[in-house]
Amino acid sequence: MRQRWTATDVARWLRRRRKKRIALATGQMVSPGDPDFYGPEGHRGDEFPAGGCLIAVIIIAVIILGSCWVVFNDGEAEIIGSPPPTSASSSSSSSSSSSSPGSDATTGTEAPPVTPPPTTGDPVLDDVLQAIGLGGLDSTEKRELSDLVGDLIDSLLGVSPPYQGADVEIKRTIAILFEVDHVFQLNAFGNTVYPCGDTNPLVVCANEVLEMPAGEMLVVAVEMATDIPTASTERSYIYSIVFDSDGDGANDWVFNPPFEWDYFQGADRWYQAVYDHATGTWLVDLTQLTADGSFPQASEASAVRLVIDGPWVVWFIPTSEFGVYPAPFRVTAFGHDGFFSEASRGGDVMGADPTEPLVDPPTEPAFVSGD
Ligand SMILES: [Ca+2]
Ligand SMILES: [Ca+2]
Repeated sequence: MRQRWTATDVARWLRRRRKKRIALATGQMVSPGDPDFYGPEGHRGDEFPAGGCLIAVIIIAVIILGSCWVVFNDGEAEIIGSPPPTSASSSSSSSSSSSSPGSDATTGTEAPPVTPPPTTGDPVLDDVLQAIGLGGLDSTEKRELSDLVGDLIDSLLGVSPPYQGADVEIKRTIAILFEVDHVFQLNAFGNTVYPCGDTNPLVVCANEVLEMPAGEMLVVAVEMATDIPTASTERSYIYSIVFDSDGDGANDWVFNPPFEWDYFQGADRWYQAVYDHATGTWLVDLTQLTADGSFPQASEASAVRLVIDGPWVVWFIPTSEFGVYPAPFRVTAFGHDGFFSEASRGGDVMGADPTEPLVDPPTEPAFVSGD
């Protein structure tokens, strides 16, 4: 029968342990005959009492098993509770948080492709047109005419003009015909998007402004070789578009000698955007020649709207202002010192010179609604 340890036995065991540690540390031999070397009933003094050893083993076992339980339980919880993402679930999660173009993340159906609005190819002109909802342009609805750079002229035949600024150098002309409704015209020109007198971009109207009617509207955009200085204090400008508005050549303008390259010859309706640098003012002067080809001094009332933005001069003219349509046209640009002095003027016309025939505008309209 195993003897139970008493308090005296424990104290003796502790003394032996201490003595043994000292002996080992100092190199002193411990004699097996030392009475403190053995415990009660001949137990070796360095042996842990059997009962305490059992308890220690149980405690260690409990600790080890507990650790193992935690490790295994954690591993199992991780697998069951939050499985690591597989490549399939990862891609699924990714696709649900950021849908790719053309797919519907909620229904899984394919969304219709988004078609960007057709453009003219020029960002400034696109802005001018798209600001009022004009899009849908394609080659059947517009006419584009490029113009040489470096072909400035005077109204005198063959004279190289003193002023050859890029702001009167025509690069190209784009003409488009639109069929628009009343709501569109109100939104665009009813003092909403392009009100008369606006300055950013510049909007110029006739002295007597008529309401822009529904129906066909001709848009003619003219690009200069550089931005137009809309508030110049050094130079006056005239940007024009002229038409044979009735198909009758008898009332078209004929030049007065020696101005054989008069810019307006062959046309009977003149829309002129006139800038006076002495006063800093713009206006559209509209002249309709009389039956005998002479012109009245008073400007006509008109619904015309002119927008100048960057290098672009953009005319909006209802075709109802012409006697017949298509009405052939020519665009021009001119700079001068305020007195049309021969020594300080210069300009350009669409084409080589103003003796060339007027150009037909497009006749197939693009339909646009303001609804
Ligand atoms: Ca030119
Ligand atoms: Ca005519």
